[in-house]
Amino acid sequence: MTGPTPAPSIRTNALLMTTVPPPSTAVRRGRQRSAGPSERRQRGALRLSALLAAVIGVLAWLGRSSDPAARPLTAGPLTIGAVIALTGNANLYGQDQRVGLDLARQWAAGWRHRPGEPPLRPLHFQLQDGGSDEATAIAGFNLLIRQGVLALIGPTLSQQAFAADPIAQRRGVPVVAPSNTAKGIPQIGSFISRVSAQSSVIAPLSISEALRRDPGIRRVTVFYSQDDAFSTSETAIFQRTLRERGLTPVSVQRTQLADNDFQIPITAALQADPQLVVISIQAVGGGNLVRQLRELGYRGPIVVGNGMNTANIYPICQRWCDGILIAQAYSPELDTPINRRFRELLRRSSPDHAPSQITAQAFTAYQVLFEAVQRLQRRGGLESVTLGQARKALMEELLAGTYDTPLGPIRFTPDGELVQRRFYVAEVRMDPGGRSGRFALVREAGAP
Ligand code: 1QQ
Repeated sequence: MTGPTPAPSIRTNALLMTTVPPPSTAVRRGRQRSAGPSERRQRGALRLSALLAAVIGVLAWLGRSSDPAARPLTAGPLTIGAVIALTGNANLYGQDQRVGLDLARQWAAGWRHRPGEPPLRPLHFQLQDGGSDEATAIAGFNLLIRQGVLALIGPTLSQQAFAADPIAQRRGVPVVAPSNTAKGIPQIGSFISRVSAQSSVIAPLSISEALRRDPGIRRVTVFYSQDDAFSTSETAIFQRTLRERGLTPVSVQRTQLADNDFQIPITAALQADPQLVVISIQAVGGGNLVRQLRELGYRGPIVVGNGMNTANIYPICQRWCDGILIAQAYSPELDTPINRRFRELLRRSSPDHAPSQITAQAFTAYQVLFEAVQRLQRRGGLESVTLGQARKALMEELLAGTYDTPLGPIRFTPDGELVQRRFYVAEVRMDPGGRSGRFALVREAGAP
């Protein structure tokens, strides 16, 4: 889509011109005689080179004008795009994210201008289904970037981010990841940031809680999907944490993202008689694994990772989810004005939806972009610039800010990594019917 830059076309033109010899002296003196065949060829070549130069120039101009980044940022609304999983297995997270983004837009609509301040431009929002695979996330990013969004939120999975984020990076479009926890996401490039705490700061907390409850644990089994970036990244942290506590897993079971039947790895794992099971698998597979572990007779503690950080696991693992331990980057109990506002908006618009980490992170992703856009506008940073320059200025503004969010106060490191202070460990408590439950807070912890 990027058009040819003008420089090569000028060079091509110069090259063509120099290959054509100058007109003969006879012609320059204007002597009357008919042109010979070689002169006619020369004139033809001259006309052809002029035509080619004109065509190349028009193509370069068209190419540049079809890339929205090169166009002046017009007055009027600005657009933020979001690419999240509304279809496929990861839509269990996407449903939570959609609610969080809706709430953030309601919150932003209530934003009050400072007295005497010129009206700020409205912020439009465009939501695109990123599916649960790489190709759909890439298509969503490409579509919204072509349409000229100022910044992007998404995609839902780390596995998708490693494929789609480099596209935004190449096009200079700021990305705020609402739920990517794998190692190395912000390091994809200077335009990539995240509001989702990385596994390394959060995953060790749930292991510590399990070992605090039973310091005698010696035999640990680990499960993870070997074809998913989140799972492989998180299990590396879980396993490192276990080693640091003097525990080498007695068995490591590698599964596939698409697996829902875990009889074979569970049977193998139970032979080692584990006293703790640690799971890094996404919501659908993880919910099925927990249920099958219990059905096949495992009674010990279970630590699960971020893949199961949604209430949408309850219908999958039902009463068997009761008691599982999970570290979280959000607590509904945080008593701050912004979290109270978040909860109040949620109660009003989705009374059946429990306030959850993934919803709060999606809210936060929109909030930080909204606040950075407002600050940038106030400083005149969106005047007389191209869309490309506005995107770059927004990225700098985003990284420079501090934000009071439902997750608590946050900021970014210069390379876009999240800095967050408080984390939590929760235990799933299922209702007697086993159809619904909640994440009950058991421990609060500062950032390591
Ligand atoms: C990631 C995740 C997902 C499993 C949760 C949305 O943490 O892909 O990084």
